[in-house]
Amino acid sequence: MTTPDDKDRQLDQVRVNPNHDSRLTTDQGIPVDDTDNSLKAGERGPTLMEDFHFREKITHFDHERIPERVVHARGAGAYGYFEVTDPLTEYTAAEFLRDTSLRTPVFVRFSTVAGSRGSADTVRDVRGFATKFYTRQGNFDLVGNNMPVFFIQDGIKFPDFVHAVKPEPNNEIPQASSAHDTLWDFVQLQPETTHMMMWLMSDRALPRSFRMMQGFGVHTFRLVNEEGVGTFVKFHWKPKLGTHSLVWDETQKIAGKDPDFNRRDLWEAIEAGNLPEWELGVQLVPADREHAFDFDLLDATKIIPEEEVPVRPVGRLVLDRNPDNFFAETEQVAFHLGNVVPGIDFTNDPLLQARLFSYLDTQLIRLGGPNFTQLPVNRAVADVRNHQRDGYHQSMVHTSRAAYHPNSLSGGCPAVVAEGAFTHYQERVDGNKIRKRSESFADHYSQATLFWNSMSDWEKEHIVSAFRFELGKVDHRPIREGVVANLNNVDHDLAVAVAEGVGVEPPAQPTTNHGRTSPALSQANAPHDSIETRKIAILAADGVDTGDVRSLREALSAVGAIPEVLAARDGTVEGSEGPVEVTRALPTVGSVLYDAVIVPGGKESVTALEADGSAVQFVAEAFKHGKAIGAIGDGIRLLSSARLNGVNNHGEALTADQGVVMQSASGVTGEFVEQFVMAVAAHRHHNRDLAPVPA
Ligand code: HDD
Repeated sequence: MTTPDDKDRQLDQVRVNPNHDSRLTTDQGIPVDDTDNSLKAGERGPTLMEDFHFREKITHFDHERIPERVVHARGAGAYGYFEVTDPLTEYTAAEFLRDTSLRTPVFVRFSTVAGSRGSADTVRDVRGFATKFYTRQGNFDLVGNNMPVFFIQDGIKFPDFVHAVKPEPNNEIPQASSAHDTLWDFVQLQPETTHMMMWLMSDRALPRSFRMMQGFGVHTFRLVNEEGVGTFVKFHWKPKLGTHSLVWDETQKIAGKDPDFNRRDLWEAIEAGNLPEWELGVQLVPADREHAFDFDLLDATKIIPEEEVPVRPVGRLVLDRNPDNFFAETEQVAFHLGNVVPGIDFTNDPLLQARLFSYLDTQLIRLGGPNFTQLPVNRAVADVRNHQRDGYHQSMVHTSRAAYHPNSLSGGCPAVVAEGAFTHYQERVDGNKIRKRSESFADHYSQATLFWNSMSDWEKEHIVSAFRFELGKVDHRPIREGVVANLNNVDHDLAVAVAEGVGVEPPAQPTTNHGRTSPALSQANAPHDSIETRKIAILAADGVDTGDVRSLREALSAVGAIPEVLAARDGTVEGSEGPVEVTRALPTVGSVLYDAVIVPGGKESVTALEADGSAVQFVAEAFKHGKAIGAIGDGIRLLSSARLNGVNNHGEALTADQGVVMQSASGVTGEFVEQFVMAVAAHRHHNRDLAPVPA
């Protein structure tokens, strides 16, 4: 159990457990002796109006649902804390970014964007990464995504974009998918989407886990120090476990096997004490360098390449507590970009400015009135004292007589004081009223090209396949052509490769590629050094080598992985030296729910697995998805049955650098474990010949 923080203590005042030592009552506190039979006129007669318990129960039930979020409806959240490790005292007045002795409580909600509340987790989509910092100076919300850019430059286009990506209006198809005509129609006509579409078609849209994805504040914000000096800032979250993705075929299967895959992963990791952790980084740009870049800092479709402005690590975010109640906390949490504390301010980014309006507005409809800030998850731990009164669901009893300012009846309180107050950054602005996009926002392609150039070969292949999949679902041919023509402005080879897959004429005119790269953008360059919390399947049947299973369990647990023994049935299998406990039955899982698989030795066990199609498929599918595969002694036979008999289709031997680790001698050796751990840490092996592997 973690030490309670200010937010936890505050929540404790409203936590109730009706299951604990209590009797059933109505909402009025009247004890109830029967909640299974309504009050009737005679045993077989009609229900009576006067049955207040019945009416109350049904009425409450009828009103249990609230509107889901118009975007980011599906999500999962957790509490935790933030600590600053490298104080930003020089740049900001925000105490939680200056004082290393503070542990600021947070609530973080991760989400997908397009799908409904009940949609699957592993769809191709952006992931939301929204953090509410309950600071002593008030709540600060950093409402970001797992991609550093956005689809549009001006928030007035947000309804257009969302209408295009959401299911189509006539039949509400497809759910949680961008692979349909309306989205791509919008994309081809709105070239500012190009950079973000490159991210969306990349593996970033398929995170292995919320715990293994980056987060970005996206916009350029401003830090303001105690002297009122402003510095531009971009916020970055870097996951401690590295940034890792699933592969497309796998995501589609997970969506059926376990639609809650990412949500469950977060929940289980926290329950098991494997606390998810991110480093907060900042890119700082002095005010006088505002125009020093070949893009506009106010344009949310642009990154500041890390090679131009390095990301400075400044703090640490840890999630350590699951919510007690999904609806009360994760569903009712209300983020708002406008929640800033002294020392953090906005810029004139037109997307950011629109968001300042939208978030507050949306909570009014979603949470039913202006008092949603009093909901337990939303309440600040800082004192809240003002003249806001009344409204639906007012749950405070304000006892003061004067609810206005200025007043003398309450001694002028609450008083406005300069010290510690939020003062807006004093920026000089002037201009004519004008509906126009700045010329400095006009380049929609250079950074899309930069992203493409920075990808490894396998990342490029995945991007091409994603475009082919998505456009292949678009019925209206001219839309496919429009997208391909637009991609030609990013890279000619990309446009040709996509065109070939979707049956449209490749663009004739090659365009120039500037040739620049930003290595930090590639997931291939992310650290691959840990197998902590990776789920590893050990396939077993009667006769399995008990020593192998024991050694594997011990060795893998020792490096923080989660080994699970899978067999045809739950319970135990009879190993060579007695019973081996089964973690899960094969029919209830599937290789897609694991990061790697090992087949231990044991002649009889392997023969049984060879005869079990689901075990053979398990190995073949893990291979197809690039996962580490290990086999010891007889276990190697199962790899042959799965047609991975040590030789790929080009007649070359599969080697450990392709993530297939085999040891013909029986018994688990230190060398085997070391090689297997390295193969798992590499996350996926994209240097395999996958074409002949059945889907
Ligand atoms: Fe937004 C929710 C992130 C642009 C309007 N947005 C929402 C959430 C995240 C983001 C993570 C879910 C918060 C939660 O978990 O409750 N949104 C972004 C990012 C954007 C962005 C990173 C671009 C940089 N959003 C954006 C624009 C608008 C909105 C331009 C409107 C003009 N967003 C909303 C909203 C939502 C929302 C309608 C839906 C539910 C909610 O706010 O609370 O107000």
